[in-house]
Amino acid sequence: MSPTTPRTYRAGTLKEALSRVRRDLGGSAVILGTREVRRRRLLGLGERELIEVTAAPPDDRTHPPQGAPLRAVSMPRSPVAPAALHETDPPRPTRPALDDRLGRLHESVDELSRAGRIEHLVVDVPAWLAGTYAHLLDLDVPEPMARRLVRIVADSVEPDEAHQPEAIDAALRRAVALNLSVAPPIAGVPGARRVVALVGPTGVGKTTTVAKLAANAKLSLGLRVGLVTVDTYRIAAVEQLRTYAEIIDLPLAVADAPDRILGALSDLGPVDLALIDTAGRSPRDEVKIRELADFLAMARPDEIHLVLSAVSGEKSLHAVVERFAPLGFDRLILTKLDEADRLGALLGVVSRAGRPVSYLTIGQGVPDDIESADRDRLAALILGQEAVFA
Ligand SMILES: Nc1nc2c(ncn2[C@@H]2O[C@H](COP(=O)(O)OP(=O)(O)OP(=O)(O)O)[C@@H](O)[C@H]2O)c(=O)[nH]1
Ligand SMILES: [Mg+2]
Repeated sequence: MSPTTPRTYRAGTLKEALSRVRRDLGGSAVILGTREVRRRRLLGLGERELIEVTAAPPDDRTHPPQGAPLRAVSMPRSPVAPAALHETDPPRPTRPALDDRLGRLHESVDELSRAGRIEHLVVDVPAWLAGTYAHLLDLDVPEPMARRLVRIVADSVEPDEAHQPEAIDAALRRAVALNLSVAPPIAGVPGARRVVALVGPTGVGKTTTVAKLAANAKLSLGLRVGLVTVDTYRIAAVEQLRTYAEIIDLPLAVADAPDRILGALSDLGPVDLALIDTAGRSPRDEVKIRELADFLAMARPDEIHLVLSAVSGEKSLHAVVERFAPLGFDRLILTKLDEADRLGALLGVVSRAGRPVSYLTIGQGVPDDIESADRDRLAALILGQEAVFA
């Protein structure tokens, strides 16, 4: 085998396979691909799944000294290009021979990929960050973003820190934080009524979040708060909000048609903050989303917050963002962070939504289980570096 021929490594987990790569090819090996393979067990005991990693040894001429960040070989840019992730173009290999060799390597990897045999191309993950890359995938961070984050880490960690897990964790947290945008808490100015509406799919926590926001605005900020519900589909929904309104001692008005919403807002009397709770809409139900748009067009809120549950999968979160886009939401509220096993998918969703996160909710408790979004904290939560509850 020539020293530059890609080699394959199989193990029960990606982490294990990557550590074999590191042991065999060293810290600057280039990971070319990963895939799942099934192996028959002996004695007819069914099959077992293995992870296969294809890796190539580093090229002395293009790789930095050991421990220094590996420069990426050129890859097509991902369509998921978060605005805040400023990629620097990887330096081009200088030698034509190397270009040629890499070109051929890419062709064969592309071919394998087209044939469905390699699921993830990770040409530019240096082996010393392979564990970090595997961790990001474990957290459900979308693959192209995981690759890009690892490259940012590779570029930002000093060579002498490359073997310090704390330095890598800190760089990763900074890279993730850079990729998140957050909004300040709702600003309630006494005497100037601010109207804020929460929208989103069914059961994500809109009403509970309205109650948390209302209680905090009244109890901590001393604002005069009123609630409006346009959820008249279910009597129980109006009753749920009415119960909170009574406990917190707030005025509540109900709007059962778009042309009633301005009346409902003025029924609240003089308030500094009016929070509008809306009925959950299935992202598939375009008619109901249009109806909601009619309510909002009449109410003309100062802010519309789209509520997303961290428990939902990446695809359904993207679908929600897309389907609710015509409502013109300006903020995202991420709920149920306490219930989700992994938060990595949120990273891609928040980037793609292109709207800042305003609040995180971390439990059912009213009014305590809510935090104003903070970039560094959210990054730490996503990476599992901090727990939801300290
Ligand atoms: N674990 C956890 N549960 C939450 C959180 N926020 C809300 N819930 C729970 O989720 C459930 C649904 O909450 P609601 O506030 O009624 O949700 P909704 O979006 O108003 O629901 P619809 O009006 O039916 O669309 C309730 O049991 C809440 O207690 C949270 O941050 N964490
Ligand atoms: Mg509700």
